Amino acid sequence: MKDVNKLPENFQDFEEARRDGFLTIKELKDSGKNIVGTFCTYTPKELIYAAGALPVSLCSVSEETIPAAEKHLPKNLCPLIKASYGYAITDKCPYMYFADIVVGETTCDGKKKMYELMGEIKDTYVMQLPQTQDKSRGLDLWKEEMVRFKKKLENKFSVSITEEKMKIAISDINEERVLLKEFYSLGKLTPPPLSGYEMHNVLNGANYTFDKKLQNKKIREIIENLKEVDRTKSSKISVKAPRILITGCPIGGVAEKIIKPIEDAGAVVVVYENCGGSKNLERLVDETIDPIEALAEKYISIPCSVMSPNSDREDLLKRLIDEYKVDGVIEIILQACHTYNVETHMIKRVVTNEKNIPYISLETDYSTGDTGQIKTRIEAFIEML
Ligand code: BJ8
Repeated sequence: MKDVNKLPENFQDFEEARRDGFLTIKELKDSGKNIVGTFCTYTPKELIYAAGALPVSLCSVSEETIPAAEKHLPKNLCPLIKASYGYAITDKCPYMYFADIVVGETTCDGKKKMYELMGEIKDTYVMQLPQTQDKSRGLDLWKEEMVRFKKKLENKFSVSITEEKMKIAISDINEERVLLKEFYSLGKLTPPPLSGYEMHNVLNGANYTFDKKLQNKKIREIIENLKEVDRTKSSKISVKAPRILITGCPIGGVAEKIIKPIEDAGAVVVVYENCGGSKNLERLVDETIDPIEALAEKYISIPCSVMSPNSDREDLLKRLIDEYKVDGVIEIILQACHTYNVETHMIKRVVTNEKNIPYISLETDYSTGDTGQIKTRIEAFIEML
């Protein structure tokens, strides 16, 4: 029998991963490892691993550095962009400090223009992301961008990225994706064996865990323990808890403000559609075709609102609503994120008209100023379910 008492400890490991990651990254840097800082889900991490380097998510989820960023950037800009830039100019992100190079993509307008400024501080490489998933128009350009990025890494680190190395990296990251998906798919159970807050912490912590073999082992252990929770019917979540799907912008900077009140109000987050959740993890990289082709296909298929049209997001949402037996959808919009904000109209239509379940969109930023207001709106929404 699995030791379910170890679960809090397991979750703690992932919660602490980001903080401990600061120390780990220094040790790795001291031992001669090359580091590539990343911001976005579109970054093909496999190429970074194949170059013998480590990808690391750069700091972007605190309001601490926003005032510094606002000296150069407009106030009316997405907090994620301002925080990312603020960390770079204040040198407060250890990951940025140790990164040999930063990679970004031409996603939303604010981010791609911010990268130009970031390039004045740090070696910043920007991949030109096509804004269409239409294979005949976007895929060839994206494949060329994969090849360019590969060459950039080879030159930067004086290494050769062989087909063999790419295949190994693809297989390793697919293994991680499969495990993470198996983990969050436990949200399908009734009641789920874990809270949405715990689920978020594990998914988020995985971005800051560098020993992937150890991470996979720990996630396997968590999965087995959670299955035991289900088998022994010992979940602390009520069978009657309304089941929530979260979609929209990345929520790393607003997780406390959003997830806690949802679950304090008696509901449970069973699945995350946004980056960090199923948007990125659902689809694997095809291991049977040319690696560059496979990477281009996988990454261009990420259904982010910067794509036009972005109908794959609607399809994914509909599927998740069914598979996770979702009772209500909460969409999070970071202030001034125009692409996700415009898409709310389409998403609301899909959720309420096609799936017949309630939907709410909440626009917020990293400040605590609207915490009370957000809590009240969430409570009213949950009450209605
Ligand atoms: S793949 S969601 S990580 S772009 S929230 S900065 S879109 S204004 S973060 Fe994103 Fe990559 Fe898409 Fe995911 Fe701009 Fe919107 Fe801010 Fe955003």
